[in-house]
Amino acid sequence: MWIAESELIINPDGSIYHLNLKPEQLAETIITVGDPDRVAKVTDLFDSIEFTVQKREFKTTTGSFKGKRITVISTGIGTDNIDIVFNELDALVNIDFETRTIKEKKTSLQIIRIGTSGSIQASIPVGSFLISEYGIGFDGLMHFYDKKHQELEFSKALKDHLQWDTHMTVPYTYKADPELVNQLSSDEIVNGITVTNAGFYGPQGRQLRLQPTDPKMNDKLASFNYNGKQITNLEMETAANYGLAFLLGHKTVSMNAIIANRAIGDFSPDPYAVVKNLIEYTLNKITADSK
Ligand code: R1P
Repeated sequence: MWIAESELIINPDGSIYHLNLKPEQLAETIITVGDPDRVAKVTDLFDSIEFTVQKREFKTTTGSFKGKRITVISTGIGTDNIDIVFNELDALVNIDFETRTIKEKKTSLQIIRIGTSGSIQASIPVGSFLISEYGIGFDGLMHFYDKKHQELEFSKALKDHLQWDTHMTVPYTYKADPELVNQLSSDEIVNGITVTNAGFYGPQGRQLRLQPTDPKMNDKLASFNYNGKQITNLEMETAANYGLAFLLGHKTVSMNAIIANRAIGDFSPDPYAVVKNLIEYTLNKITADSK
């Protein structure tokens, strides 16, 4: 099927619309970060850099760490940006830009998020590293793609537990790639379940001047227990990464630097150090097999 120019937008230099990347510029292992300034925090540790390009909040550097070619890309904040990033990353490898057709042979990318997050369990202190085994989306993005979400029973149990009115969101749940979870887990890291929401304040239960619709949301999330599984943290991208990666055939996992503990009202005295440590941890883990 030929994809029209309005649907797959290719810039005059042959790069894809928002990311400004050409197919040959992308490595098959990709690290996503939220903050464009965090890209250099990762690539400063690289042995060599091929190029850097930036358009809007999407800053990309491809280079190599311990001999492994890696692309680092900033997504900005939120699942609306994840929709753009994952669809365009997939197009770069799985659509032929010359013929505007889907390639027969698909490439599966490895996409690892390194982000910040707030814990909702008092037992997970600031400074912890957390790997998300599941992402639960409260944002609604994946409802535009697929009605047959993974882990339907889990979503349904959570919806019942929250006892929200029908105008509130319907959660969707997807899993991380189990091999990546295995590769990146260790005694230094907590395995958790992450809720992704559509905002930072009300949608994550923060009250400044406006009261959230359900002021007990975080307590309810923290007390939810499904076959021994507990929700551990809140952020704004993971569930969309998992949903889109699953549908597009890519492998993904989300690594969280816990910089806030919402249960006890704590914030890290040095969030940048926590993120730096998680970057080093992740780079070493993803290259451990290529040593
Ligand atoms: C909110 O401050 C942002 O921080 C978290 C949230 O998911 C959201 O994007 O992640 P990043 O630090 O990766 O941006």
